[in-house]
Amino acid sequence: MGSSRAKHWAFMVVIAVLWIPVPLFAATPVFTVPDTPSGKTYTINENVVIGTLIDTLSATDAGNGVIAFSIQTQTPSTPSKFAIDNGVQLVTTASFDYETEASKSYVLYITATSNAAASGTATATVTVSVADVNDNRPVFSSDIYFASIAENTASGNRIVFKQYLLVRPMSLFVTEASN
Ligand SMILES: [Ca+2]
Ligand SMILES: [Ca+2]
Repeated sequence: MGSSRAKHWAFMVVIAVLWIPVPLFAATPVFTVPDTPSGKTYTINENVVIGTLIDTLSATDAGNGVIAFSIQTQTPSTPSKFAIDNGVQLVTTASFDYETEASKSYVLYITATSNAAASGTATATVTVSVADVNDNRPVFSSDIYFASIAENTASGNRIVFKQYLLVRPMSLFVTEASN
């Protein structure tokens, strides 16, 4: 009789364990390092090509759901410079020019959403800074220069060129003397 009662209680305990509900927050995604909610900063050169990979996004979900990433906001909001490609790749979608950029950095708020039944949404901050590159060709200050030297000018003597338009003196050195 006692053995039967023990089996009964054991059965009840098993049932109780099986009926423990899954907490609602179980499927809330969590960004993994380095895409922590506190933020990650990347620096890109101003001459990167469109489509450059900035970050491969990653998040975990206790509910084993499929996680989708999206850019919630970009600051400044225009022009749009980034997108998420192939589901997880944060890439550039426009060119950059350090000299004319209204802002030298962009702050992106990225959300991770799980398709699990009791899903939640996590947000991470990614800051992308644009670095200056010497991407400008040298430019002469004038198109035409002129100078006159004596025919017996020795090699190494300084001669003075004058710019055709600005008449601004500049110094050069003779590297070869002719007869
Ligand atoms: Ca530039
Ligand atoms: Ca530059």
